Amino acid sequence: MMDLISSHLISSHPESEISGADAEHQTHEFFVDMTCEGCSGAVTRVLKKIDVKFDIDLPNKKVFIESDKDTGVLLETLKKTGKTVTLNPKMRVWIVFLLCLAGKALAAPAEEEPVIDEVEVGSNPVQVETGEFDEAIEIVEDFAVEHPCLNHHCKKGKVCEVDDNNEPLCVCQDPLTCPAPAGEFEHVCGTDNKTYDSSCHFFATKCALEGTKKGHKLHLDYIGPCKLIAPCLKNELGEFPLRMRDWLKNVMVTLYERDDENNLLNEKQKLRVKKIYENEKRLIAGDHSLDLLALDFEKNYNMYIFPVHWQFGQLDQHPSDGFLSHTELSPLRAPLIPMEHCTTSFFEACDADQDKYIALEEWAGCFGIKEQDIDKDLIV
Ligand SMILES: [Ca+2]
Ligand SMILES: [Ca+2]
Repeated sequence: MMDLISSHLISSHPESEISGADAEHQTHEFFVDMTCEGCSGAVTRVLKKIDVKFDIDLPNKKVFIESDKDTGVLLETLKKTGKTVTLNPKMRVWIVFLLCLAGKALAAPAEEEPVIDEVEVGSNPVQVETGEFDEAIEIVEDFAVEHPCLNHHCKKGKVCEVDDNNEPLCVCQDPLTCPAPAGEFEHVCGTDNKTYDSSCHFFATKCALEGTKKGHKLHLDYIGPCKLIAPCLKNELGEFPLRMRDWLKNVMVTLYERDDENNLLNEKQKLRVKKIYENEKRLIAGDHSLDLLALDFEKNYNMYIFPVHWQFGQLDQHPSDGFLSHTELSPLRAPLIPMEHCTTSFFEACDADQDKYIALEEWAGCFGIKEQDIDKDLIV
């Protein structure tokens, strides 16, 4: 899946940004999805073969290469590691997360389940990764056969224990039992503005505060250590939906392109996206100026209606009630906040009636979809 996405992004990237052949010993920056020392070893091996100077920043998953070789050549070399490699980390993270949200929704049972612990986390490793940031996802403890805790699901932050009657019981996990983080990239920032070593540490701490006002208000705010997020200025807040809307549309197109194997879209959805895909006026994925994005929205407004509805449906799952809670928004917000400092202001502004939930009408309105075009039937 990752290779498909990255190659899609690369092929759609403006030519001028890929070619660096004319610059002498230019430093090229790549995002390589390395999750362990072994993965950075693979990068070292492939780069040594082509004899270039390089530096690996494992926590931030970045590789800096000093070379006069063409960026495309370096990109191909890095891809030999089998890892996801891209020049444009922001776009990549977005698309991967949105695709994974899609995958997760499809991994859930088709019939509506009132009990959250019925949600399955699929075998796709990235899906599991997304689950890390979703407070509503339950985890399954891996115990020996016939242990009472086998198949007894506990909420994130809790572990299964057996009581005196040999009955399974979910109790708060001691943060000390959480695995040590592999690097700073596993840190998370809570809404209390405290950095936690990992999402495990965060949820264990939240569990210990269960029933208190403090615990109720505590959420995972974003991925990465707490940092100063610059205040979002009014004009910047206006730019945010332009980019997000364009990303949503491109996620749909990417899903459509790879749908043969994955069936991530149903037939009705495929037909809708086909129209967008085949539209010759479609703005191809990439970094576009805000003016161009605004103009495209105005001219090709109809292309944006379905992607905005689709994303709402992807998020509204726990429960699927037509409202997005803080927890439901979390998989989208958490990776986005460190990159886009207007994220929090945007979602706050979306909640027009300030009831802490974002209704479909509020959501669609935030993205500039007109009231008469809001259609619950577009969410399948
Ligand atoms: Ca909901
Ligand atoms: Ca609301």
